[in-house]
Amino acid sequence: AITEDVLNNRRFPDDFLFGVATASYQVEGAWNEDGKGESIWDRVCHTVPSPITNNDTGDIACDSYHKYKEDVALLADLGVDFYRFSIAWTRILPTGFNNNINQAGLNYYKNLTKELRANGIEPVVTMYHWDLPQSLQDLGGWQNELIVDSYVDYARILFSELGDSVKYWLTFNEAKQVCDGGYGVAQKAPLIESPGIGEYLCAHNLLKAHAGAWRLYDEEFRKDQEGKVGIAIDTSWYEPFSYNSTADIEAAETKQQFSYGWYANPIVHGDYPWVMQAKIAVRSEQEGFGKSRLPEFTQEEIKYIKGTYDFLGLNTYSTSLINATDDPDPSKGWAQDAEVIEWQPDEWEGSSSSWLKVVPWGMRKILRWLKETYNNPRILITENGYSDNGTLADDKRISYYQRYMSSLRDAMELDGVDVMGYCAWSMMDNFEWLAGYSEKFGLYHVDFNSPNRERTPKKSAIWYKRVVETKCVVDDCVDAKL
Ligand code: GBH
Repeated sequence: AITEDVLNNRRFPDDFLFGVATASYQVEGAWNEDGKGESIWDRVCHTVPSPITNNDTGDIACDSYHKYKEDVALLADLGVDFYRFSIAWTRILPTGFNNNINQAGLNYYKNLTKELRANGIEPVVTMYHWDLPQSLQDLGGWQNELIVDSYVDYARILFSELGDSVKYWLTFNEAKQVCDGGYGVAQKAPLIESPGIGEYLCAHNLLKAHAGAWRLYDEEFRKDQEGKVGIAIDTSWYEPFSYNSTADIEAAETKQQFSYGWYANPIVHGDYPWVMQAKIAVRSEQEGFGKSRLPEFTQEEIKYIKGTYDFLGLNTYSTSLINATDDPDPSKGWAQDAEVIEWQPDEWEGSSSSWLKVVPWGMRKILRWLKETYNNPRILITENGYSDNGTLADDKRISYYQRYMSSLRDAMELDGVDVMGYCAWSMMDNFEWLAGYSEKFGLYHVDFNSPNRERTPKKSAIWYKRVVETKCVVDDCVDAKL
């Protein structure tokens, strides 16, 4: 078993891409300016009493809507190859529908991509990072199949208006958080709690929307624009508690199929993982449902969704241990349906986020699993990062990045995983969803007490700049003979 971290001193390949990421609601602010419509995160943050730590909101956030030129100047100084940001659907289509296109919103993203290109930075665009138009949520949001067409209409506008300058698209960020968090366990907007039903309905529609957007690009835009369309799926590495237990090994595989596989299996192989279909069918029957709580795709839909990716995105931060169990699990819905116990030992190195334990060897393992499970796909690490309290002397963040990137380098070199690039979360401290501004992930510090939202490079920004420059995470790098 690989459970040790050895710093890799091999240089990353010349064509390997380094970047940093943000998301619209987490950084832009200007929540009601220039014709923008209300999103589900605006609604959640304006709810009284607030469900957000310290009653924080993203109303102003990092004010990137007004400060994008300054942001791009910082990115240029950092030297990154690409910047991953997301587009707010409500800036482009304030009502959610394509009957009313907001030119001011489009201009913001046109200006941002232009500014990036002028500085030699490749835009990598997330088309949906959780800020659904509230008007669409009023109709059921991701639980109403209507949204499939609305999303594809929105995608068409993005491809035709921005496709000249954007060559990398991500249809979704972390579908699992959208669906389980948003419609299962109420941990993300719109904070709906319908475990066991809502998250599966959401995923079903989201997968069709993803496929619709990829097929639209493939049929109508690819020839002229020559870009690539993928999806960012989040998962941890799930390590069997004991390799002497076949049941634990199987349970860990089951958990991963419920996690990355929930979305990747339909997209790569067609249909939900068999273990999800089987477990949810049996449990639904035991619970007295007439049919499985997991919706079924028709044969036509299976074919329509299968193959709709040019690369796979991976957001990964941590690792959990998995035990097989016969006991009922206290979790609900999707998490309970997997019928495993997931936990993290207290003695594992922590961060400012309860779920984020520092386990660098998990990076190599999840990458090898993706290679083996999905026919050696091209992979982009769309997110990886560490939270603390915001100190400028963030040595622990540097250490996290150094060890995780080293483990990633091992996966490429020793296991032959095809990784095209790495994206650090996040470029700067920002609005961390229900945790508000209490958990900081940035390479740049942002002063949220100052109206100017001054950005200051942390020690980690200076360290990352050198990594990007040298393609190397330690001082004494050697060239790999791949
Ligand atoms: C990403 O989510 C998001 O894409 C990004 O917007 C966010 O800022 C960043 O990471 C940092 O959080 O039930 O307590 O175990 C990370 C996704 C969040 C998924 C925490 C697992 C576990 C919650 N992860 N979640 S818990």
